[in-house]
Amino acid sequence: ERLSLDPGAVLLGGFALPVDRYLLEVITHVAETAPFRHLETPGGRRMSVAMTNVGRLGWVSDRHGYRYSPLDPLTGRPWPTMPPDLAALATNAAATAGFPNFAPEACLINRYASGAKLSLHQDRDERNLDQPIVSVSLGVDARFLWGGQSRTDRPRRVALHDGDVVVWGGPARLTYHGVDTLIESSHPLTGTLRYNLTFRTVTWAR
Ligand code: MD3
Ligand code: FE
Repeated sequence: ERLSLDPGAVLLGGFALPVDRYLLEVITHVAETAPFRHLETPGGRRMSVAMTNVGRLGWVSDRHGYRYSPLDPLTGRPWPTMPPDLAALATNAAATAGFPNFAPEACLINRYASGAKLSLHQDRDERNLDQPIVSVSLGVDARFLWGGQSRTDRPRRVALHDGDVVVWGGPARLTYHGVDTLIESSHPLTGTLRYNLTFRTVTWAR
């Protein structure tokens, strides 16, 4: 089903369900070259979410700040190449939500174990804020936090399930959001884990 959370934010329920096994295979393959790791925040804290990237650019965080890098700082090598079928999924989801010609340069893969969470934040490390972000959820359900344009706006809780895709663009692009502490439970595909893939255009406009 298709649900509008706010202007510019479209939930495509189960959109990626037909390819959830394929997505998990891609994740496993990516992690063989670019392993999941817990990044350090600029403030010196270890993130509870483990991350890796696929695509020309990858999102990284360390003592110096947040940025996109063509090289994996762990290995010094480029991030694994984005498979065309993976990019096509994001392009199709964006088009379905009303954003044609979306061409992702980066895909951040987040891995949540029980107890992991992502605090309320904005995604503003991309130079191109005209393009949407496409996110795909896999495995254990999350309680997604959907805030407002200000950090202090009380967030709504939205359940995100395996195969759900959300497209965030236009007026929703800078909305504060996060993920509530993952509850211990099990999913046939991923065990006790949840994965989230976020596809982004970082540098250029079309
Ligand atoms: C709304 N990831 O990686 S996906 C992130 O489930 C991130 O791992 C979460 O927030 C996760 O930055 C949430 C949903 C999402 C992603 C990007 C957004 C929502 C967004 C950007 C702008 C507004
Ligand atoms: Fe985010």
